[in-house]
Amino acid sequence: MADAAPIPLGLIESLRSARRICVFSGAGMSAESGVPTFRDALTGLWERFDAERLATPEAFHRDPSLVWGWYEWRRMKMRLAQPHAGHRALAGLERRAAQLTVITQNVDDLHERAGNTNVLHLHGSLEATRCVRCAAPFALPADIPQEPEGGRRIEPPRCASCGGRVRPGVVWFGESLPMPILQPAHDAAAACDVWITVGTSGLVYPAAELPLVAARAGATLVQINPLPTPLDAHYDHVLSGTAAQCLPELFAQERDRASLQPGRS
Ligand code: BJW
Ligand code: ZN
Repeated sequence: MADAAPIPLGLIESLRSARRICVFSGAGMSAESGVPTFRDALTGLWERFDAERLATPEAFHRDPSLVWGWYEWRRMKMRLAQPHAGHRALAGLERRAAQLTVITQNVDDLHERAGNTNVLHLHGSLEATRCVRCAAPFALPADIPQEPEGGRRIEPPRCASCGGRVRPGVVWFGESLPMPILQPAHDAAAACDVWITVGTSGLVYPAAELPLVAARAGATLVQINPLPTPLDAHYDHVLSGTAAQCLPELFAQERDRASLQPGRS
């Protein structure tokens, strides 16, 4: 694995014996597919804005066309992106081994497109839009949005039932995470043997508490990130590298070791 940390043998052994594995992904998981991370500097129309100030109900209320334009631009980026080797490695893991729960903070669908079926979206989805007033779902056009590289303002569509503005189906700052997603994510964290965090800064709560739930329950914790994060001290193993480097290497080594030792189911 070029420029990435070697994988400790103890981690391979933990993976080999794990019955339940959780993968907790953030924006860095999608970065090598060409989707900018949440805290990357914004460009074009949004250059002078801070993403944390755009991802709020107040921003949408104040300037709906600016915020809707940002989400349509990001939806275009997401639709044009393809899963990378790290996504495919996770799909391979689900096909061949342990019970795998992917808990993602990402609002794209790259895990599903790679082939994972058990994916919990803590912060919603770019595709699941709804009316701000009556919450009726809104069907976005099936084709890929054609947005200029610098982005543009777009007036949000209106709800067919009540005429209210349509909003992105994501969880903004100050909004509660959906309990039907957060509760199973919490349960999976409390029940897993190995917890793999990949590509998140660990700054946003309550998502950032989930690794600590897994740690308290006795799981082996692994962090994959090219940069340090504030929660590194809680991890048993910190792999300094990218998702597309580390995940395929991790599972290839685990597979190689399994094939050397008989008895692996
Ligand atoms: C790579 C890589 C490569 C790069 N490979 N890695 C407790 C304490 C303090 C504050 C709070 C608290 N509890 C709640 C709060 C408030 C707030 C919060 O957490 N604020 C913090 C900023 C301090 N939380 C909330 O408001 C949440 N709601 C809530 O708590 O409700 C209860 C409540 C209601 C009312 C009042 C009070 C309480 C809601 C949080 C919703 C977050 N939503 C967003 C936007 C979603 C829509 C959208 O995308 O536009 O979710 S914010 C944004 O951050 C997005 C992300 O999912 C989330 C996490 O970001 P992530 O994924 O970590 O991305 P980055 O960019 O930060 O990091 C990327 C990482 O990847 C970096 O580390 C890179 O190094 C790495 N990387 N390339 C691997 N190739
Ligand atoms: Zn409506």
